[in-house]
Amino acid sequence: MIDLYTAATSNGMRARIALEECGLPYTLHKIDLQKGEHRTPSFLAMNPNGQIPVIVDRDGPGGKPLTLAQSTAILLYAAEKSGKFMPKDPALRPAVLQALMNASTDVTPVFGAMIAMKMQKESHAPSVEVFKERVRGFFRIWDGTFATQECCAGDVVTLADLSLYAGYARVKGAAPEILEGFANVGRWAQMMAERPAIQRALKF
Ligand SMILES: N[C@@H](CCC(=O)N[C@@H](CS)C(=O)NCC(=O)O)C(=O)O
Repeated sequence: MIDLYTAATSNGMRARIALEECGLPYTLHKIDLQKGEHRTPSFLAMNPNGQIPVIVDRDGPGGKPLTLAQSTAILLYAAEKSGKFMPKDPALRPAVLQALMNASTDVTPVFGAMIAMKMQKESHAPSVEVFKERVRGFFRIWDGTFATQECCAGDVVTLADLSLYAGYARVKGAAPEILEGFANVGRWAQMMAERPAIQRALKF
């Protein structure tokens, strides 16, 4: 059994989506970031960075307990443990990893920076716009990709789609104007939103 410590942010959702989609049973522990529950000694013992998400897998590799932070590491761990969402063919894996990294290390952090900038007491509108345009640029590229293929790295759902959907859901909720005009992204998102595991993962 896995314990998942998370919150309804894009990184938090990414880890929960991973466990739901990979069919790995888990217990959900909601961490209230406003109350600072990610700064308690017991949480910091799991992740000294004081960030969600974290999983504790009592049945980790070799039957030993494993504590793991970083949403994309959790995504990859869940994929390996379940044997799902990552192609076995070495010729197909690089495209999945490339798409996964864009979703996890470009889209989500840049959007996070935009939100952080916006929430500053003295928010600097031109800087917010720079980040916003950067996120929009990533989705413009995704819109072109989804014009010719169903999913991020071909026509089957992979880890990359799970990661990008976590970012997409957050953008859609907090700054939907960024996604305006991207019909192909909208179609892909609809396909992802209809997945029962995604629906369960997003219900906090
Ligand atoms: N790269 C990390 C980022 C984790 C992260 O930024 N978590 C945020 C919520 S989305 C957090 O816990 N923030 C609280 C803090 O940093 O104080 C991941 O992908 O898991």
